[in-house]
Amino acid sequence: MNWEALLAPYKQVVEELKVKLKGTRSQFEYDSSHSPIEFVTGRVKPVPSILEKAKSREIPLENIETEIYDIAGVRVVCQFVDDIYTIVKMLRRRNDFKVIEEKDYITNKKPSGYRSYHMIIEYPVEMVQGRKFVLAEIQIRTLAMNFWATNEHSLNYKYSGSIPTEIKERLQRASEAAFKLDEEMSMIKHEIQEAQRMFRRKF
Ligand code: 0O2
Ligand code: 0O2
Repeated sequence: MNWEALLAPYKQVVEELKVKLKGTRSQFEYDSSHSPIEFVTGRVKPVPSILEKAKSREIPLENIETEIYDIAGVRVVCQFVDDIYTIVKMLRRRNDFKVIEEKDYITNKKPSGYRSYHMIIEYPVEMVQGRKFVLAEIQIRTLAMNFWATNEHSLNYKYSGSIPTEIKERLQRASEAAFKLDEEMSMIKHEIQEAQRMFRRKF
């Protein structure tokens, strides 16, 4: 398998989506209105992770491009839960890509305690060989959801997917705490935004 050639369009997609979404964030800042985007990150799934996912889902290698949706992954992190739905609506309206699927793990959190909003998109990317349609996953979550997911992901990696029960229970409680944190912050959202408008962050 020529991984470099296969992953080249995915790299291009991640870079383009990062530029576009970071641009949206700047636009909100020029308008001096609250930006629903705190920060944007992105990555191309490393080859060992692609292989592992293909193996565990019994996906033949020739089907990975159509059956693994997150080879290109972009993450949009927000301050408030409301912001997530603002971004979702904004992304649905765009005409530079097509939304294929949406998964609301906020309304329906995963058994692990994971919360996030996922959008699978089909993105047309111009390669020297011509236009190619590539699948990409956009994860939209709050800072609190991101904190939880990052830590849980590390523990999953450490314990190869079998986190000890005691730690799992703590993660469940931490997920509840993150949910409460989001809820409490939403209650004082207008206060926070007013303060942030008054003292525009200069970093
Ligand atoms: P800046 O100067 O911080 O605005 P890149 O290729 O560097 O553009 P990449 O490869 O996705 O982006 O890098 P990474 O390390 O994943 O981080 C991407 C962006 O997210 C960086 O900003 C980080 O500063 C920012 N980031 C990561 N974690 C946090 C966090 O907890 N809070 C905040 N506010 N930002 C975070 P920029 O835009 O690349 O550069
Ligand atoms: P990475 O790069 O290690 O993050 P499905 O077939 O719908 O059950 P699928 O297709 O994998 O599953 O999609 P899903 O579950 O909607 O989303 C996949 C990605 O969401 C994962 O990528 C994670 O990034 C994130 N995710 C989903 N569930 C959890 C969870 O319980 N904890 C954490 N921390 N992240 C989660 P990968 O494949 O793990 O790749």
